[in-house]
Amino acid sequence: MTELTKDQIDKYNKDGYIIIKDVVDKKLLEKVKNSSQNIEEEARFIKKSNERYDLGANHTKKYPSVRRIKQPQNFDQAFKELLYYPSIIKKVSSLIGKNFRLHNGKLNLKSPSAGDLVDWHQDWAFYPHTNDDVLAVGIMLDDMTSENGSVLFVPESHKGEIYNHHHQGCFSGAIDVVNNKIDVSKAIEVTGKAGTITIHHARLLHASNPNNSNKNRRFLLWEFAANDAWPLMGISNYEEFNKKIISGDIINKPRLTNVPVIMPLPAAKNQGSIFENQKIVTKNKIKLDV
Ligand SMILES: O=C(O)CCC(=O)C(=O)O
Repeated sequence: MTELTKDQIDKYNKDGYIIIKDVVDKKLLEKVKNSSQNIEEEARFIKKSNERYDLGANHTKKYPSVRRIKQPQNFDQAFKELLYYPSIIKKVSSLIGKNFRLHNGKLNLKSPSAGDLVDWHQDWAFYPHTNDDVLAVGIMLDDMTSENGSVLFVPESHKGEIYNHHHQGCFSGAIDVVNNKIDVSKAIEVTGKAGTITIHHARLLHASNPNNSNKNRRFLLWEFAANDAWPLMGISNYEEFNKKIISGDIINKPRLTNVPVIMPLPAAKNQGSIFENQKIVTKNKIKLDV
């Protein structure tokens, strides 16, 4: 079965996420992992983060340290194949309908050398839209365990408010859960075998642990939005915007619903990725507040 069952849809609507085992075929998974290794290897030849790579602080030619590969689907065939993976498209369609586009694609490597934690946040704070038929599919390329950087989801948090992600007057991409007395004690830890996928709502409160192991933990994220959910930060190139449609038709009548929004402005002091945005808050943090 490739579409979601009624129980899975109900669980997503109630909790704001679902986890599904054995979705990605092993052969394709191997191809994507090889591509990821090759792309990582090429990072030896660059010194600074750019539109393709987000590099860790200790990156050198000898010891490359890549935190994120950005938009891998744009320059690698295996990733592109995984973006158009029929079983994933059917599952996403079960939740936000058959009209949807890719908002953003990213591979978070969380390697032993650059496996920083990701602090509490809601993806919605980074990219609010006219309605919240917006979600992220996470694909485990490696087994995700308690030791190598498990993700944490707070069930039902997608129905509540959008929290402040600002720090020192600018967007920081992180929520101060302690000072704002936000209860994250009900967070569930996501672990699973390679090939498992997660689907989480853009307003779900989540974070991820540091990688304290010597194993890789690659987690690929496809962020999707319904074609009638338009980004409130605007569209710089309408043609490019429409090229990101994965399924269905161009819709130029955005659907406006009553969604809570705080704009991610003024922009983060450190640009480039969530790791950079959050640095101002998480610099010396080695543990999440759970
Ligand atoms: O890769 C992870 O651990 C999760 C990262 C995340 O939540 C994000 O990039 O929005």
